[in-house]
Amino acid sequence: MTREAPQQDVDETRLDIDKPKDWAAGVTGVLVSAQHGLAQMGLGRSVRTLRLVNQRDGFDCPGCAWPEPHGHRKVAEFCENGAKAVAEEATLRRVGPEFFAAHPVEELAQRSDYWLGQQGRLTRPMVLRPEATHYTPISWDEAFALVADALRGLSTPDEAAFYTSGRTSNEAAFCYQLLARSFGTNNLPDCSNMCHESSGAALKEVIGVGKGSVSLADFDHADLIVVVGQNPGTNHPRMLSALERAKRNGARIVAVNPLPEAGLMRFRNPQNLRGVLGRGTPLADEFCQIRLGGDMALFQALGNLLLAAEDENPGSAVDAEFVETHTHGFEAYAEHVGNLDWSEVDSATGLPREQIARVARMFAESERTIVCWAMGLTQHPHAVATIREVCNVLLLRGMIGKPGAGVCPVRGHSNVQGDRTMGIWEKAPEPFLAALDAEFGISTPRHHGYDTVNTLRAMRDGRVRVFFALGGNFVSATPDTELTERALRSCELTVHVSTKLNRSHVVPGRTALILPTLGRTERDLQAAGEQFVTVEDSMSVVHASRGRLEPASEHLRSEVAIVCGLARALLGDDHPVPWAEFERDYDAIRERIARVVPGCDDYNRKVRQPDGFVLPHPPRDARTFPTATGRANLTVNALHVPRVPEGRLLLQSLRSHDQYNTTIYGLDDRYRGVRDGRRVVFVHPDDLAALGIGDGSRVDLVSEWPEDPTGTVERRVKDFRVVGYPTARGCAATYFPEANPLIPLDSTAATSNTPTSKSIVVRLEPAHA
Ligand SMILES: Nc1nc2c(c(=O)[nH]1)N[C@H]1C(S)=C(S)[C@@H](COP(=O)(O)OP(=O)(O)OC[C@H]3O[C@@H](n4cnc5c(=O)[nH]c(N)nc54)[C@H](O)[C@@H]3O)O[C@H]1N2
Ligand SMILES: Nc1nc2c(c(=O)[nH]1)N[C@H]1C(S)=C(S)[C@@H](COP(=O)(O)OP(=O)(O)OC[C@H]3O[C@@H](n4cnc5c(=O)[nH]c(N)nc54)[C@H](O)[C@@H]3O)O[C@H]1N2
Ligand SMILES: [Mo]
Repeated sequence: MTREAPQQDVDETRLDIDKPKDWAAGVTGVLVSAQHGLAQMGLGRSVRTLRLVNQRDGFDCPGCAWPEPHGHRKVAEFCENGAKAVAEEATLRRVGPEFFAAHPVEELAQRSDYWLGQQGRLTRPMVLRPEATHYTPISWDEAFALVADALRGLSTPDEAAFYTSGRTSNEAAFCYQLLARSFGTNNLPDCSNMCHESSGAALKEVIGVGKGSVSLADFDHADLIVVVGQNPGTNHPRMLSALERAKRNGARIVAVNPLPEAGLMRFRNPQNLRGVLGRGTPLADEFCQIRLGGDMALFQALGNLLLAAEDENPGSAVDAEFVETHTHGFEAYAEHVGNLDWSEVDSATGLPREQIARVARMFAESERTIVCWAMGLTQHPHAVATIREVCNVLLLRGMIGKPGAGVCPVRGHSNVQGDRTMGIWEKAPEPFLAALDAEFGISTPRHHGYDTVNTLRAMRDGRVRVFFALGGNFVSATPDTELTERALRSCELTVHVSTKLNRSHVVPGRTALILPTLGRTERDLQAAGEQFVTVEDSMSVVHASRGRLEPASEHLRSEVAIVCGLARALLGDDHPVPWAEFERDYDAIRERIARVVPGCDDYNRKVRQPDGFVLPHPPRDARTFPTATGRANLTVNALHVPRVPEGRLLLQSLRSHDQYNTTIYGLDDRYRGVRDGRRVVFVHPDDLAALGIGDGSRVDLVSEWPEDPTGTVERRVKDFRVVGYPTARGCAATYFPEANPLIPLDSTAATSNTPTSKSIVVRLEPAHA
């Protein structure tokens, strides 16, 4: 049955709700990963494929960016959700020319993201010509010529945008940004703009490097680990093993989240007996059930309490020597949080003051603290300021640049951090651009390009006319779906380099291309022989990844080959960048990376070391802070308290256990008790009572955005089932991407311009059948 894709689309009437779980993983996790493998790949291929995940001679798991352990690796160095990610890519199902001949684009546009993704791997380059109803095959050369012609026809290179999703290898990313800049634009929007951009912005300003400062080994030394706005049980399951080990070593864990996520409460590790037979390891010692967007107030309160304790008993709560030697801005910070209005803290957090006091004491008593966070902090209007406040508390305690301590933004896509290192950035710094110019003898543009939100604005206004995407699913990942779809459809040409069918292919520009590519699991054969690529994980470890499976089709090309092929069609064979050589042998790309990208010298040798190498990080390595002040900056941030009008709820959009962003693996959210459906909205039973809405009833979600300049746009998603759920009061949750039509394009975080996917004011209206 493995080759057969589902023909029926989702039937939400089968939706079934059970009680949420208070533990994650366990043997069910192993069984579920086996089921996905068998359904998509069959038995032999499942065993062969999964054996290679995250092994030194294998490929990097295309799931999340959590690092692999150095040295010894288990036979199964992956998790349930990594196994699903691999099964999705290594599936035996195919989407070829016959599929496109049978399904007009208009029909495909009516299908769910789930149905589209389940059809299988793309096998041939396909084109949708103006006015055509169906995609038809096209040769690679014709496809490159078509894109090159469209690009050359633009009145300025800035009318093109080159999007990247974070699965792209370092080699492909380096070539891709070089192509965009050789052509003449810095329009390099990427998924990071919707993800950890807020973390990068805050960290760059505070410590001088926009990346996390801990390694996996630090989790073994920490005595306090704070997990804020992150759901590791679903999105970074291998992190649970690190938390379990830390717990055994005596560390305490604080979880801060509006939802009692199963993976924060208890872990039943399927790889040991206690996890299989026993109750597993309890994780959070303290669960702070915070209101959405309340973290900034919480961390200001923690700063306030630490300073008060220090005043009372000097040496008890602040690392005065660190503050004195390494930080800037202490007085202003101390004065600001000293004047904290506690009633604002109460309303922002909803947390009991005794609990905040207990957590402050845990910080004060800890010698080695790590704070981890993800989208629960980065996707709010005040995201950057919130992360600055997290840093303030860690800096007071001297928790940077020593073992077992530091900042840990847990990245999403497996190579999103590497892509940025390689120059996928609309605002790449001057030294990087100057290095490109010097290395290749080109002149790259210096004015900043468009990020994701600005690309959409430019499309909407007719200022971007060609959209090229190296991976991802732009239409479903971005906010304001109706506007986004209109924006994409208004382009002259949209091009998607993809492994699998998704919604972005069926919301085409006047002409649209699908260019099918090799996945990370597949063998990459070029003229100089078999190639490997490199990636960087969430903790700055760079290492090799080598696909082993036969490609899904003989027509597939690697991402590197596609970028270099287009570059040659566009820029000609006498261009100073040796595109043909890059495509032939990826060592030639790595030689240039070594000379251009900071920290990558001797790249070809170092990535061939068994565990790769770690990029330099001055604050982590030597407590040097390459900031404007030359020190780590304590910052003053005006407190933002989310306000929600009477009768409204603050809604977050998040991931179920059965999806990878816009790729929907299945229809169950096991830990939250949801089966066979996705159109649910989780609301506290007392809020339901207050709103007069019955548990299990069906509602439309309508978002309200006071800053809407026209006030005339109604953003509504229809027919969601209400689920009474133990979330924080006043806060609701539903799944991404179903919720994306509710998020106004202009509702973004200050500084990072990240869409506010976790801060949407909504009202619930009875659904009209
Ligand atoms: N299996 C799987 N793995 C993935 C992904 C996937 O889709 N599936 N996606 C990958 C990607 S790209 C990313 S970026 C990461 C995402 O990883 P996460 O950030 O864990 O993803 P979300 O599902 O968005 O969950 C956000 C969490 O933050 C909490 N939260 C929301 N708002 C707030 C808040 O205001 N304060 C606090 N304290 N908590 C809040 C939510 O309740 C939820 O637990 O995962 C990566 N890994
Ligand atoms: N409402 C709401 N919106 C969100 C979020 C949220 O929490 N809430 N989260 C945001 C976040 S954190 C992120 S990172 C973005 C994600 O945004 P994207 O990265 O754009 O989306 P994905 O769903 O990860 O992309 C999936 C597609 O990538 C393609 N693909 C998979 N593997 C490969 C590969 O190896 N090569 C190539 N070329 N293509 C491949 C497949 O065709 C697949 O359909 O969404 C953001 N949007
Ligand atoms: Mo992400």
